[in-house]
Amino acid sequence: MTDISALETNILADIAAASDEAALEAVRVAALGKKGSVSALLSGLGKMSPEARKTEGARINLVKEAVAGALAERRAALKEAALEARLASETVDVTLPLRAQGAAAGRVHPVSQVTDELAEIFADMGFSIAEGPDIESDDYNFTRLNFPPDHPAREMHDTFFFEPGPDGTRRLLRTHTSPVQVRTMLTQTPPIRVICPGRTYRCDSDQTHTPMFHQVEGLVIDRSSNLGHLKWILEEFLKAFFETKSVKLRFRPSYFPFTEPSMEVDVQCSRAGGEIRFGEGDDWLEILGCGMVHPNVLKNCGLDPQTYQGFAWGVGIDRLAMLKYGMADLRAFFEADVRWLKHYGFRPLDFPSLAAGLSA
Ligand code: 2NL
Repeated sequence: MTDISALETNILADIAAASDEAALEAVRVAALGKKGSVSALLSGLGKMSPEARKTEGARINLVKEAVAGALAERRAALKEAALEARLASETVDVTLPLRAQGAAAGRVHPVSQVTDELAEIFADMGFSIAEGPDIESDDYNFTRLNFPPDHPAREMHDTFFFEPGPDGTRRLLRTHTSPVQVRTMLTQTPPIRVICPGRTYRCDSDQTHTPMFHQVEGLVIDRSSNLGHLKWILEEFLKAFFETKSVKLRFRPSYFPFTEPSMEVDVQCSRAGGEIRFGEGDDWLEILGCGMVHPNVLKNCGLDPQTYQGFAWGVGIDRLAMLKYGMADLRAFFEADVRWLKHYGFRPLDFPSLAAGLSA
């Protein structure tokens, strides 16, 4: 008798002393848990006489109920106290300024910015944008572009090939965006005026080369498209892109399998004070390659070279970005360092436009 009431007193004292919910749970387990003190009393009932079991059982159950009630009451009180403490410690200063969100905090990568600028410039000259897959066939990347089979020009491109498929053909990561123009010629009838910006891949990596880089190619096909048109388009493009009033170009003979004649284009610049400026000075910088589309390429793409002729050019977007915005190292473009992007990136809502200034 006295044991049971002493036990009840002790447990109730422990409940009152529990200072948080974890301590209270420990008291509950010690009393009512499987191996708890009250549970031990209940399992002792089996050894008693029926009369003793009746009176003791009732008494122990009363203790059990009293303990359970006290636990519930204490738990509610502790919960309330914990909430009060949290509310007292956590404050919101509604006078603080808002942190910049989404569109205001993010930055547009210079490659995306330059691609948008190119789209703006060429849209103004009546070009549309064409895109295609990064994974291409040997046929679209090389054969239709007049690269003879096993010709060393294929090696020039340091191609990433995939394992050959069941039919023996091997797919590859496109080494230039030209397959997009192949697809365009195969599906559209001239006049064609497209630019094809996108990712390109070559197995090459050093200070000025990354295995993935961005290229934009342009293609014009019509009945009488000629080098005069090409020269005007390139001049207008470079003036608009470098935001200069005039620009001088120099065309040098070159070789590409897909154009004949082929040319490399240098743009007038000044290198005074170690800084490159365009539209002034008497230095030259090689900027792009171009030429008249080879008759074999027209034929391979379903166009009759007796009816149609055209010209094309290709230029590296990453290099254009470096030249215009003054980044020294190409590799930083692809390191995803937010500090670099904060410095060189563009505000998402400042769309490049010819009217308002491409990079304003
Ligand atoms: C360079 C040179 C060039 C082309 C790309 C081209 C595409 C077709 C037909 C004919 Cl489908 N030509 N593209 C032409 C000349 C040069 O790129 O040095 N790019 C960085």
